This record gives sequence, C-alpha cells and structure tokens, in this order.
Amino acid sequence: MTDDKTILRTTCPRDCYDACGIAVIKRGERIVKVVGDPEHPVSRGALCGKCAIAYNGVLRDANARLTQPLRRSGAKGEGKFEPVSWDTALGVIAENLNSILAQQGPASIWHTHYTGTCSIIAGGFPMRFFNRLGASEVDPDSICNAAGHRALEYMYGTSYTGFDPRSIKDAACVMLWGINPSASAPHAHKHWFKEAKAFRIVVDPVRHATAEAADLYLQVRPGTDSALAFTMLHVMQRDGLIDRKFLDAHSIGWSDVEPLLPPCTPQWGEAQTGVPSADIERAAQIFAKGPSLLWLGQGLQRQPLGGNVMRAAALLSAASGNIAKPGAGFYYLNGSGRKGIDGEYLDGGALRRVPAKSVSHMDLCGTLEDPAAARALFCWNINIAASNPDQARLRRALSRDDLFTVVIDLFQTDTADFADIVLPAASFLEFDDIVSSYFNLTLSAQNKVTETMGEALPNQEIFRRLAAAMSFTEPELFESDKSLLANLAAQARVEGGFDALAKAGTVDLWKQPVVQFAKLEFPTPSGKIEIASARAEADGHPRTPLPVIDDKPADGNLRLLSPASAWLMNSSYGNDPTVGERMGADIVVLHPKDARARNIGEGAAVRVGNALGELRLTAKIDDMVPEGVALTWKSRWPKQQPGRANVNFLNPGRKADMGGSTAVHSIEVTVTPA
Ligand SMILES: Nc1nc2c(c(=O)[nH]1)N[C@H]1C(S)=C(S)[C@@H](COP(=O)(O)OP(=O)(O)OC[C@H]3O[C@@H](n4cnc5c(=O)[nH]c(N)nc54)[C@H](O)[C@@H]3O)O[C@H]1N2
Ligand SMILES: Nc1nc2c(c(=O)[nH]1)N[C@H]1C(S)=C(S)[C@@H](COP(=O)(O)OP(=O)(O)OC[C@H]3O[C@@H](n4cnc5c(=O)[nH]c(N)nc54)[C@H](O)[C@@H]3O)O[C@H]1N2
Ligand SMILES: [Mo]
Repeated sequence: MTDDKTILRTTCPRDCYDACGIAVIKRGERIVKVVGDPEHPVSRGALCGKCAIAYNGVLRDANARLTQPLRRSGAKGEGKFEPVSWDTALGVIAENLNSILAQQGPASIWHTHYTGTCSIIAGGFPMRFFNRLGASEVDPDSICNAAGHRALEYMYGTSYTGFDPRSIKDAACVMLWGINPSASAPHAHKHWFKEAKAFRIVVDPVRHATAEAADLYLQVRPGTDSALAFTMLHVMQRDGLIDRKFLDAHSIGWSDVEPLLPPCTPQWGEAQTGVPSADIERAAQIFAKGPSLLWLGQGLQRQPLGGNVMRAAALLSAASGNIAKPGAGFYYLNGSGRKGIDGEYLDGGALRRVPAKSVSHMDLCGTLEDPAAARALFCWNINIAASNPDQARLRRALSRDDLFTVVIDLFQTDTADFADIVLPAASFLEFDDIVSSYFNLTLSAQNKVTETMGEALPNQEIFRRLAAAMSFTEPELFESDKSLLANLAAQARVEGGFDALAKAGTVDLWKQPVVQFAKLEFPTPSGKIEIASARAEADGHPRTPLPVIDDKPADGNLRLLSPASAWLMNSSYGNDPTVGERMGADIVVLHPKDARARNIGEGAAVRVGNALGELRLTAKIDDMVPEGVALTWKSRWPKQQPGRANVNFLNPGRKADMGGSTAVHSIEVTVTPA
C-alpha cells in the first residue's frame, strides 16, 4: 500500500546558516520520516546528522515533548510538576503579573529569548506582548554575537548586509575567519565551501574539518587575530597591495591606521599569533589580489577584544579594495530587514508605553538575584540554564521563591525545572511561518505538516492567549497567522504572497548575485567606511582598530574553547538519546605537549577546573589544537551530565570589549589527571 503516501515540504528554522529544505514523508495522517528535500539547493536531499536524528527522534516523540501546561509542585530546580489546563496556567500568570505590575511596575518583569526557533513569527511576534506589558529584556545578542555587530556598525554602518553567497562564483579567494561551518553550517561546508573554485584560506585555532579542507590554514592562537590582521595589512602595504584609490574615495581614517603598520612585520606577527610568517604573507598576498570574500565567524568575536578583532579583520576587505565588486565583500550575517521584513511591525515597538530597559546576559545573574530589580522572568526560545555563563550562580538566582518564572519550550529543559509555570510550545512541523536564511538571500516557507502535539501551541498563539488573559485590547496583539504571513510576504515582495511561497518552498529574492555595497553608500554618519570612528570613540572605544592581543593564560592554565558541536544545536537535541550516543563521552582535546606535561594519556579521566569549580571530562590528545589551548563543545544538558553541569559551569561570563557581549572563548582552566 503506497497510494496514501504524501510528501510535504517545509523549511528548517534552526539557528543555522543553512536553512535547509525539508521533505516530510507521510502515510495518511502519520509522519513516517523527515528527510532533506532533494530539490532544495541547500539540503540537496540530506539533512545534517543532528537534525536527521532529532526530527525523527525527540521532536516527534510525545513522551519526550511537553504536551500540557504544567504548574510546579516541588522545589525550584527539582523538576516536579503537575499538569494544569491552559486556562489555569494563563490565569496564574495573569494574576502574578498584575500583582507585580501593581506593586513594582513593569520594569521588574524580565523576559529572555533567543533563537530556539528562527522562524520570523514565532521568533518575533511575542515581542508585541512584552512591549505592551512594558517588560525589560535581556539583550538577546549579548549571549552570542553583539560585539561583532557593534564593531561592523562602527566601520561599515551595518553588520546585516553581508556578501551574497552566490558571489563565490566570481571570487578568486575566500577566507573563513573564526567560523567552523563543518559544525555550524554543515551544508555550507559540504557544498558551498568544498565545491568552491576559489583559493580557500581558513583562520582558526582549531584544525577542524573545514580547516582540513582549506588550501591554506592559519592556526592562530585564540585572541591574537588583530595582530594577524595588522600583519596582513603590513604585508599588503609593503607589497603595494593597498587600494589607495578605493580608500581615498570611500573611507575615512586610513591615515590613522597606516602609522601603526611598520612594526607589524611578519616576524612580529608570527611571534604574536603562532602562525608561520610565510603563511601570513601568502594569505595577505592572495587575499589582497582578490576578488576575495571574507566570512567573519561569530566564534571569532567571543573574545575579550572581540570587537577590536572584528574591526581589524573587516578592515582587510576595505584596505585591499575587496568591496563593491563581484566576488568580493565580507559577511557576518544577512538580516531579514534587507529582504524587506519590517522588524518594527513584527515587534510592535509602538505598543510600548514605558522606557525600554535591558541588561547583558553577562549581568543576568546580578539582575535576577536582586528582588528590587526582578520579580518575574519569562524564558522563551532559550535555555539559559544550559547556555549562559556562571551556571551555578544562575541556578541559585533562578531558585528564588519570589521570582515568578514562566518557561515556554518544547521540552522540560534545565531552565524549565525552575519554572512556576511551564507552557508547551509547538514544533516547527506544526504551524506555518516564514524562515529567512541568515546566509543566503532567500526566503522560505515553514509549512504546517502535522497537527500540534497534545495541547502544545505555537509561540504566537500562546502570546495571543496571554494578551487576552491580561485583558489587553490592542488589535496588534491578536493579529492572526494568516494576516501576519500575508503582511510579511508582501513586505518581502514575494509574488503571489505566502501561498506562492508555501508552494515554492524557497525563493531567491534577487535573481542575480547581489554585489555588496554596490552603490558604495555606507550607512555610517559620514556615508563612508569609518576606519576611524568618532562614534566608537564616543562610546569609549579606540578610534580605530589596534594591533593589540589578549594576555597569555596565567602560568599552567589553558585557554578553553567551547564552540558549536556538530551533534547539538546549542542545547537543543541534548535530550535525544541517539544524539547522546553519537556524542559519546564529554571530551576535552589537549595538545600532545600539554598532555605530556600533565601526565595525561589518551582517554584518561581529567579534572578541568578553575575558581568556579571543576568538571570531569575524558582527554583526547590531538594537535588539532595549538599548545596552550583546550577544546570541548558547548551546550550539553546539565541535568544529563554526571555533575549536573556543562562547560558553562566554568564560564565566568567575562564580557567582550563591545556590546556587553560574551567572551566565552576566553575561559581559563587547569587540567589535571582525575
Ligand atoms: N560555552 C559556550 N556557551 C555558549 C556558546 C559557546 O560558544 N560556548 N554559544 C552561545 C551562543 S552563540 C548562543 S546563540 C546561545 C544559545 O543558547 P540558547 O538560546 O539557550 O539556545 P538553545 O540551547 O538551543 O535553547 C533554545 C530553546 O528553545 C526551544 N525552542 C525551540 N523551538 C521553540 C519554539 O518554537 N518555541 C519555544 N518557546 N521554544 C522553542 C528549544 O527546545 C531549546 O530548549 O548559547 C551560548 N552559549
Ligand atoms: N551544529 C551546530 N550548528 C550551530 C550551532 C550549534 O550549536 N551546533 N550554533 C549556532 C549558533 S547560535 C551560532 S552563533 C553559530 C556559531 O558558529 P560559529 O561562528 O562557527 O562559532 P563557534 O562555533 O563558536 O566558533 C567557530 C570557530 O571559532 C573559533 N575561535 C574561537 N576563538 C577564536 C579566536 O580567537 N580566533 C579565531 N580565529 N577563531 C576562534 C573556534 O575554534 C571555532 O572553530 O553556529 C550556529 N550553528
Ligand atoms: Mo549564537
């Protein structure tokens, strides 16, 4: 019996560069399998390992999913709950919010959210409720990429207008700097990068699979990238490769940087960064000649001087004239605003009646510990108990009995264990939405392919119901999915509206590769590339990028990197048993010399610790990391680990130089045999 087989198409909305097309194979009402859409230009018939497992595993497993609203019946963090009706849950929330509003005002109600789903409505529409409420917001990007955004805004006026990936066909060189698509963008790694005809340079402390595939790999010591960039500028200047005509016409401040270059010789650069001088020279020459694309990773800026690093690296494109021509440009993220999506419409900023208040994720513990500052917390699209720094302190803060906490998720995460009320969210298979890839200049439909699981609801419906429970009356809070989808599709000028998008799956919003900054207009105060930035200076930063690097770790310490794991999506899928099997033991990779100096053998149990405490991990010895660097991966579920803690237990939550952003790749640890 094959006659009742249907194949429905949708799009993966995870926080990933790929935004894969998905084919859902159904027999009757039942989903048989979720696979990659063979006709989709990104997925080409295959999902990545983690999504292939989770979309046929926990995501569709009613025993793993939250299917009803829950009310806490045990102590905070204990994980004991009883099911309640939606009416009861929403009633309890409204009662608590109203009492806090009356006693302390809306600013003491906090919400924190990020990219659990990146679909536009489920990711943005709930903002209308919080704006109307007047709630305070934990600055979303401060957990991820705020330093890079700030740095690029200073220099180019925007961080959301990257190169068009299709322009790789015109590029002679592509340089990936502090980005590991083999884990964080598996299809971009497999197809876009590996199939590129351009000369491929990778700059990363870790020799990962993307580095292995490069034509030239620079194994830079973490936190030293500005020295590398300045050495490349030195070489470009020495070899007459600076595009002075371009700089004169389209930038300001080169004359402030030029005097810094003479001491930044290749020998100096090698001493600072650990990269052989000949390799730095070669990279500079090939990149400058161009046309060259530069992909600036988010991992790159998770460093104490991450903003400065981003400014220094991004300067290479301008200094060599690799801007505003086919096959040239830099990329950090491509925003949906560029595609026409009106963020102000989506977020309902106009509904706000009180000033907006926000703190960095790095300051979240301090905020939540203070009853004068915080009386309620909503967590949606986020799992702070796994992803945030200072894990033990955060758990204590979340244990406050007088912090009314609501968690909205698909799963009973570590964060949900601290909730007073848990609300079950629907998965992306269960509702219509729109996905805007942050790599490709495309827009895709997220099509509902099955009914919601149990009583779960899409974020947008949860917040409509919450607005009603609060007796709010503004029509924006109740806009229907149909209307939202139509308006968003119209904003992006999708011909035929959402229905056409739903049929097409994914559309290219521009027929031809887009040349970045083709009009040579930069949205900075001067309209030019601001190598020297008065705005940066006014904000307390240096006027220009500088060739400064981080201090070496203290004696005996290693610098611990914890980038994206190929098997997880941040902490998502951490509860999938098959994902757990594939990940295996939680390991720490050590350079052979560092291992020998500590008497640590392959597979040994080790203590990885610092002032915050220690984790027990398994040692893997491999020169894929440079001396002085230890490598593990982020975001296992703490409650599934032996010590009920993951790597963020060791993360002091140090800030980068810009945007109050995370410097998570600067953690220092000692490693000793267990
Ligand atoms: N050590 C270390 N820590 C890091 C990092 C690092 O490099 N090293 N990286 C940081 C970075 S880059 C980031 S972005 C953060 C990410 O950290 P988080 O934003 O916490 O991301 P996730 O852990 O995936 O949590 C997202 C949650 O949203 C839920 N979710 C999915 N879809 C929906 C939905 O439709 N509705 C609702 N309500 N929930 C949904 C998922 O089930 C999941 O529990 O972690 C940071 N933490
Ligand atoms: N499979 C999977 N995919 C993901 C995610 C996931 O958790 N799993 N997370 C998603 C999210 S939220 C994000 S933000 C992106 C993040 O994706 P990426 O931008 O790739 O960020 P990271 O994984 O933190 O780190 C990338 C690389 O930066 C390197 N790095 C660290 N410090 C330095 C430094 O000082 N200099 C240089 N040159 N390199 C350095 C690390 O060694 C690592 O190889 O991936 C997204 N995609
Ligand atoms: Mo991120």
